Amino acid sequence: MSTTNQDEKYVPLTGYSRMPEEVMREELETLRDRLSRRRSIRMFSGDPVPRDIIETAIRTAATAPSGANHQPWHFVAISDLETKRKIRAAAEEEEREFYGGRASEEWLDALDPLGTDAHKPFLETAPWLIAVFAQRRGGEQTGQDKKNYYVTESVGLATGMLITALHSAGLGTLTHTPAPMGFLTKICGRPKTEKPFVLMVVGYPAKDCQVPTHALIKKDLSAISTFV
Ligand code: IYR
Repeated sequence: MSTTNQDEKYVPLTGYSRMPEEVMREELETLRDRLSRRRSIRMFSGDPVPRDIIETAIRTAATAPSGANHQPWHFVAISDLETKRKIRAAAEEEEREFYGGRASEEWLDALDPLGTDAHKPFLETAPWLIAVFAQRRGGEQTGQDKKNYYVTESVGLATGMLITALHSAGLGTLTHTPAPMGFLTKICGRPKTEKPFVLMVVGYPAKDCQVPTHALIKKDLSAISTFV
């Protein structure tokens, strides 16, 4: 029984052509150079970013591979100031508990070089917050209620592509994960079967934006890879 509305189970691969190795190297160097300039920023300008740019970034993220192609993600893009204020208030409440005792000494020590604290003004300043949700149930078609597979892996891949798309558009980002993030379900009006995955903060860096030197430390290829 066919489970798709396509007539054929397979179609020829289109839109693909091999590139010469020299071109591969150039393309990769260009991409590596571009992505290596991405920084997580915590000081955002209030300058607006048009909605269609956020839409295209979300469409790009949604091209990610996913378990059984169920696309188990939902993106809530928030520019409404009242909603951003609610998210900031709820996040700061959780963060105050985190920094005030819930986090272990070891965790706080690990965060010390980043200089983060419970104060999250960027949740209000940045023009867009994108709350990414992971769906336990769904299916390849809108409105289905089948079991989803490899949900965390799939949503992680889509989030990586979202951050890449936003960075490629010249926007600054922060992957923010106030823990626990349950408040996002309520504020964003999502069903309880969806788990908040990450809150992506999006906008232009503030003019006086600074980033921690700690984040500039990158491991060498020999430390992160093994070729057999
Ligand atoms: N969610 C907190 C703490 C935090 C945790 C990690 I791991 C980070 O890499 C950064 C921050 C906060 O956003 O401040």
